Amino acid sequence: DASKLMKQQVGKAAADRVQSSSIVGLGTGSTTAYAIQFLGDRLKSGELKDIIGVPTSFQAEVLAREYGIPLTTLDVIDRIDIAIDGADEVDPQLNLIKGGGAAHTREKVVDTLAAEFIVVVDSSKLVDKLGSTFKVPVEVIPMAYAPVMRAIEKLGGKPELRMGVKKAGPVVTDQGNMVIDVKFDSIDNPAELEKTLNNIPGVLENGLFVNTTNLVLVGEIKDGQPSVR
Ligand code: DER
Repeated sequence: DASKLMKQQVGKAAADRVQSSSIVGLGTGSTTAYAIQFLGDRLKSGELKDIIGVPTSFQAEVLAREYGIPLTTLDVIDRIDIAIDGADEVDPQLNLIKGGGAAHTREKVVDTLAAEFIVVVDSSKLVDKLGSTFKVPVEVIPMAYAPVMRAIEKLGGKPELRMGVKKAGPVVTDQGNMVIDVKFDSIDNPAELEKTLNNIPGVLENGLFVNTTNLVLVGEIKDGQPSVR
């Protein structure tokens, strides 16, 4: 289908930008999954050599191993050359909302460390203003989720605890925490909101990525054909 085609195209376009001997931040989500697959293909063909991946989630780690990408950890390496990751919203300033996959805490660590952070999205993720189509995910330590919900309400947000789909009870992150999704009527200053949210005691990380993106690759269907810009 069109969405899958767009994701494959943009995932491949990102994977094609990786050079041999790079340390690559491997993002989370269905679009980045194609970039990881195409990186594996390039390694297998011998066209790409000696890359090492830093995964941003258990999902990314499992995919990287499946596609034969060697992995490392942040205490072993001293740099990340390029990170490829998805997003749930991208605004005209290339600020993002991420965290649809509840992986934004490790993603923000890896993506912000990278010399070049490339975002891969299909055109449905482009918005004029952050928060118009997606709630802001906030990772919270379990013992504090109730006071954090109250503090977010005081900020004018409408918080809701993210519940599992095939799991009874709340979603649990790779760190063993919970996620609160917050609807804000209008996010006029994402940089300020990002700091305010992370300053609430009990909050580990939120999904606002401000002034972190170097390049956004957008998959779209033009004249019936998938294309990337
Ligand atoms: O959880 C995340 O931040 C993912 O990158 C998500 O935002 C994008 O996932 P998708 O490519 O499956 O839409």
